[in-house]
Amino acid sequence: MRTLSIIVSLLVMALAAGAAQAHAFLDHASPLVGSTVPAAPHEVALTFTQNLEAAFSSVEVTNASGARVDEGKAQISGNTMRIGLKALAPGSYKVRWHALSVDTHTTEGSFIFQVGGP
Ligand SMILES: [Cu+2]
Repeated sequence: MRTLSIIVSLLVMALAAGAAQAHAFLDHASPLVGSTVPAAPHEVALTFTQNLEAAFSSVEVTNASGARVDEGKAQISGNTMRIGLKALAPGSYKVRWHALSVDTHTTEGSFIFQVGGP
């Protein structure tokens, strides 16, 4: 009987730990992470594993020299964040995002995509 109650309390602790680790991670992105796209995209769209707090989440896109090529303000709705892009020349671009999820945990990350030449 005592063994059973120890097993049950371990199980409860494991479930609680699992819930606490559910932060807003990047689920998928457009353009795809690490991809080469033939034509310049007009926006970057990021989908996360949890809903975001719009006031504390952001994304920026820079070119190979580090200059911003996004249009400045991300639009955030539910678990998606998107930002418009200036006309992109062929080259390599870096997307850096920072997210505060509705569970108050912050996450951040970055990835590269390439715009192919003619
Ligand atoms: Cu979390």
